[in-house]
Amino acid sequence: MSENGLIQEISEFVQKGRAKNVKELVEQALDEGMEPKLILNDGLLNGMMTIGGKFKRNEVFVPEVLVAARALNTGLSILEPKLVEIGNEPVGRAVVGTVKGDLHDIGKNLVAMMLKGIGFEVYDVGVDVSAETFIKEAEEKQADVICMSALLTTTMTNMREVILELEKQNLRGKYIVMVGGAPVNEAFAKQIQADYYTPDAATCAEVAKQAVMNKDA
Ligand code: B1M
Repeated sequence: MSENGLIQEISEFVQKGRAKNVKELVEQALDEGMEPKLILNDGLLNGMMTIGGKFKRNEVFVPEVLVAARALNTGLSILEPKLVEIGNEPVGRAVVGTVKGDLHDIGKNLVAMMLKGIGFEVYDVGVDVSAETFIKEAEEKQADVICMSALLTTTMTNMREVILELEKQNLRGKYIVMVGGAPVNEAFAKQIQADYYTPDAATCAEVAKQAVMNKDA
């Protein structure tokens, strides 16, 4: 099969939610020496974006989106070791999670992966994470950065709760707070007094690294 054909098939199997096929084809693509970033962007994420468009137009519903997301996450777990090349010394420690009330985890998983790739020690606290849990984990793991993801306009406001709780506990200055996710933007980040908004996972990792370096300087 040609390179394009294989990538196209990965995208289609993600859309159909066929996790086993996605796993096999991602492995095959890697064996054939294809670029992990190409498999990620044009295969896995392209499939999810196509399903996302259909979801928006009511052409598919939650169960279909859910199985597609599972298939995508299966592919991501195979790609992860290839995308992640950790150096010896960790750049810093980051707590990563999706905010309270929000179950979307694909973007958050990508953020965790990119942070690992750039050399962070990452503590993934999962989805539907309360302000208390974000802060408890950050304190326990002596984190430098707290990364919050939100995909719903109704849950992005919970990012503010984390910042307010940090202020309440006199811990606001201790952490670099980063926010992102589809409904989040620069203006919102400013409004809730987060330190940084970044539009994608790779930029998040780069900005986090720079911010930790500036803090340590
Ligand atoms: Co949901 N969903 N969903 N969903 N879902 C959206 C987000 C939606 C836009 C679809 C739509 O209607 N058009 C819509 C939100 C509307 C809104 O609020 N404006 C929506 C809705 C309404 C819902 C439900 C309420 C549906 C329902 O039940 N009626 C429900 C809510 C459940 C809940 O969370 N409480 C729901 C449920 C689900 C599923 C469970 C079925 C599934 C999630 C499965 C999973 O994650 N394991 C799902 C999915 C998959 C989607 C879409 C289709 C895809 C999201 C995704 O994973 N994108 C989405 C439509 C869309 O976005 N087109 C949709 C791929 C991912 C890589 O992108 O997460 O944006 P994203 O991450 C990007 C950037 O945003 C950024 O980096 C990534 C790129 O590198 N980024 C960060 C993310 N976090 C970051 C943090 C950073 C920096 C960058 O710094 C810390």
